[in-house]
Amino acid sequence: DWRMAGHRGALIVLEGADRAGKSTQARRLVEALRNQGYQAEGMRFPERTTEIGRLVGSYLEKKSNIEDHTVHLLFSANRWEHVPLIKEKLKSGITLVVDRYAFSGVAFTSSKEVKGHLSVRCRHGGFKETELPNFSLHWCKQPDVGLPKPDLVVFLNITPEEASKRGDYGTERYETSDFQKKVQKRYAELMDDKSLNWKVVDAAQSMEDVHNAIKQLSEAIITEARHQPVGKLWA
Ligand code: Z5A
Ligand code: MG
Repeated sequence: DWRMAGHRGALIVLEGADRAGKSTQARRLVEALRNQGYQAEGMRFPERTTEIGRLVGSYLEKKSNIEDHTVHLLFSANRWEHVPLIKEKLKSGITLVVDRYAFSGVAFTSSKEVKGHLSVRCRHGGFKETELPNFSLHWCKQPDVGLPKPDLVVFLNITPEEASKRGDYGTERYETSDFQKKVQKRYAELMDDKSLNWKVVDAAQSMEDVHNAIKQLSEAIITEARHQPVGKLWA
């Protein structure tokens, strides 16, 4: 069968705001692809089961505090530690459906305000206090430069109003409405990058309609990707 004939699998990433349906759709996609005879497996980030993942998990649950730059690097390290496995799976013909990836990393960290002030020397002597700049997209992307590049990034698009109908925000870090609005803006900036295969899917539709849209995009990319080498992200 051509589906197993020595071709590589595709790297498919699902991104989107809180409660957009990423985890639900990732599970359904893996199941549907398998039913069609493809080899497919799910993966998620953060992957909280490794040592690095446990640090990140306890940070998200607010059981620990980690300095902002440091935790950004840990989220990235949690992806890098899975790169050998990702490459091996793709090479063996398995399509990977990944629930969040580097785009979450950049969108979330770059939405943070850097606390504190910087003293700068004025032209005529003396000092003035200025706010520290926020995390730039550029800085946030660097640790993930060179990761396996997704063949397809599905952005599950939903307004904060629609998402709020799916229940209250949880109690983890970042689960507040103001913060999520900033995150949405950062995702929009990341989607301007035309070197990546972004596809926006309306996540306010029924689960079934969202699923069918993602499945169609995925089957097309599996066919396209199998003759191409895996790229490098943002490189
Ligand atoms: N984070 C970071 O800072 N840096 C990084 O590098 C990475 C992540 C990778 C944890 O992520 C946090 O880590 C996250 C970003 C940050 N912070 N926040 N916020 P997580 O992936 O563990 O987050 P989560 O707890 O799984 O929530 P989620 O991903 O935001 O939700 P979701 O997966 O998109 O949605 P869902 O669980 O599939 O569905 C939510 C509910 O809606 C559920 O009850 C479904 O039954 C329902 N649902 C789903 N689809 C529909 C439709 N179509 N109609 C109606 N109802 C629906
Ligand atoms: Mg989820």
